[in-house]
Amino acid sequence: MSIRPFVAALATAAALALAAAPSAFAHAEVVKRSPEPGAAVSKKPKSVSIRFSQSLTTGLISVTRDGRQVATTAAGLDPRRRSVLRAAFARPLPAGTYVVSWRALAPDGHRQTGSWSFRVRS
Ligand SMILES: [Cu+2]
Repeated sequence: MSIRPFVAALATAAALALAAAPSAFAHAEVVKRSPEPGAAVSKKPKSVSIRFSQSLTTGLISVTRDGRQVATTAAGLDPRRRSVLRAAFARPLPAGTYVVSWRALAPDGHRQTGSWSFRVRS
């Protein structure tokens, strides 16, 4: 029995682990969404946001209600906290069901898109 294949396999495993580790750290994961997906909130939100595990390079966020775009006073990367995408509204959102759609580009080059919905109670 030769030990060579075993040593070669160990070296390969170590190389794979090293190659995988940096990208795992570099990936921007979704940490928190507000309001949360599926939530039915009674306090009418003045903004919606999604926070990632790291700063983004760029990002977009938009909100629709019954398929129609909801007007925002500001929408995009929070200038003070670049890990957050936020859409702010002139007035608190009236009752209804809302869909928040977002796109994010992380510094590692990964593009992600997603959406979630929540409800504002009457
Ligand atoms: Cu990534």
